[in-house]
Amino acid sequence: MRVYPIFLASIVFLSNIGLGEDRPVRGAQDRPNIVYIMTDDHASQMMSAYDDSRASTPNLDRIGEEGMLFRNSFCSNSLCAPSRATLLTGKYSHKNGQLGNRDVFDGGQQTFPKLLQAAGYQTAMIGKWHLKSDPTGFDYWNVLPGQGVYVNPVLIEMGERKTHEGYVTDIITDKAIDWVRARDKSKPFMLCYHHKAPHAQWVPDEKYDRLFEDEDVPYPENYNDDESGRVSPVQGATNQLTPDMLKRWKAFGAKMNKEDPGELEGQALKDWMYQQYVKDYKRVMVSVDENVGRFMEFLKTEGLGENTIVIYTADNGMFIGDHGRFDKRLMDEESLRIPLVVRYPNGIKAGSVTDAYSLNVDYAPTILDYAGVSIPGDMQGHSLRPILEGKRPKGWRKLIYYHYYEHPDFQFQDVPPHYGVRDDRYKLIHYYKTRGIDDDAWELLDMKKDPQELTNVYDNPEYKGVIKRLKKELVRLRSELDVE
Ligand SMILES: [Ca+2]
Repeated sequence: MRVYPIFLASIVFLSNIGLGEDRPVRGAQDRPNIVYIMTDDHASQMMSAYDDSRASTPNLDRIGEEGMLFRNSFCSNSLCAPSRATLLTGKYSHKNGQLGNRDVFDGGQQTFPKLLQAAGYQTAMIGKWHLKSDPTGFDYWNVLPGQGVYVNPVLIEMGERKTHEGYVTDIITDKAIDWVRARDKSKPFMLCYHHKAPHAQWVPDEKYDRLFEDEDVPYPENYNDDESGRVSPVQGATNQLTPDMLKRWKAFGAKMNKEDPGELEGQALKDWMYQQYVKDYKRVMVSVDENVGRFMEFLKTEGLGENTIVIYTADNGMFIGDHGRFDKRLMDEESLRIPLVVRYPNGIKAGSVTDAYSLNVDYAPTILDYAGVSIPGDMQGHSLRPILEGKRPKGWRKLIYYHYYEHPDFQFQDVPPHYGVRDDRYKLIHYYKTRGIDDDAWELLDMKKDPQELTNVYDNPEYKGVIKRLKKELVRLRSELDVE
């Protein structure tokens, strides 16, 4: 089931080459360059290619317009560090060991950059890393320490800390451009170009500090969901605009928007908090969009526009006032979905759109596939290459497995661990091991009847058959993925 014909052909071809053996190195012109662009916490509902009601991201959208847009792209654990570990390894959290943000990534394990290096690619990692251990598998790395900061950031360049004057999104882009410009032109390259934005605490570039000031950003449809239809672990998750974000805003006030809510309370206070949040989020995204546009222009002027695969995605989704929340972690659509667009004029038809389910475990195998490197059998994702080439492999996944682990004692966003499956209509979720035995709960969401995910129907007898089927799928997936 894991091996597709196109895939098999490349494996047979590559087995004749053999990793690590002496072999003629093909020229840079034969193999594509790869640029993997990732933002942090960029919700797909805040990318205008997916939803233009609140966001305008023309440069990000253009990557998809000139290539392929994935309508159903998901993360497997909606959190920063785990998502990055999954990108590198092509494995779910339980296999790469990065369950939460506090784990230290085991950089000794197999990663796709190491495999590319061994196959003659030059590799670089620039921007947000967030994995605690030093990057491995990169010829060059220059990364933010931890979350990094927006203004005058420190970057760690190959182990050396240096402070840079300016705005982080501009600086990361400058560094990415500098590296590509100075590359060894006899070899193909792979660059991870990772923005800090739009992660908290949102500090816009000074020139955009007042952008959107005189407008009210529209509210999402489920903004005033009181969550009475959901189970207690969801109701208890502390990622509500009020009071949770307000507390955070007070704690980090100096770094966030400087306005004061004064005497506002109730709905007015919540609306105020939402406007503060969404405007700062939009402001930092304007800088991302412009800088990605600048980088894409650079690729063209450098003659790299045609033979470079450019992937744009985010590490996880995000609540932008959806369900009255901020942050991510939950398996709700806003947190689970991530943007994914891929441009490669030499291999992807412009204007392509797919509904095929993609997951962040797929990125490593996809990149290896395009680079002509055989995909290790222990990678759990599947190459998206056939889909990008307009083919849907037989047996392509129709449901996804999700698992969020982080222990719920974090100061601001206390969300219980849970796992579940999602198909094209239903989502079955099990919340477990939380604040007490009362918090162990199952949820079934019927996204066709309830697209805003307001009501748990797990106890509705009409869904008995659906629950039975999905529980079976859950057992099958957990066994296939070797979860326990
Ligand atoms: Ca993130």
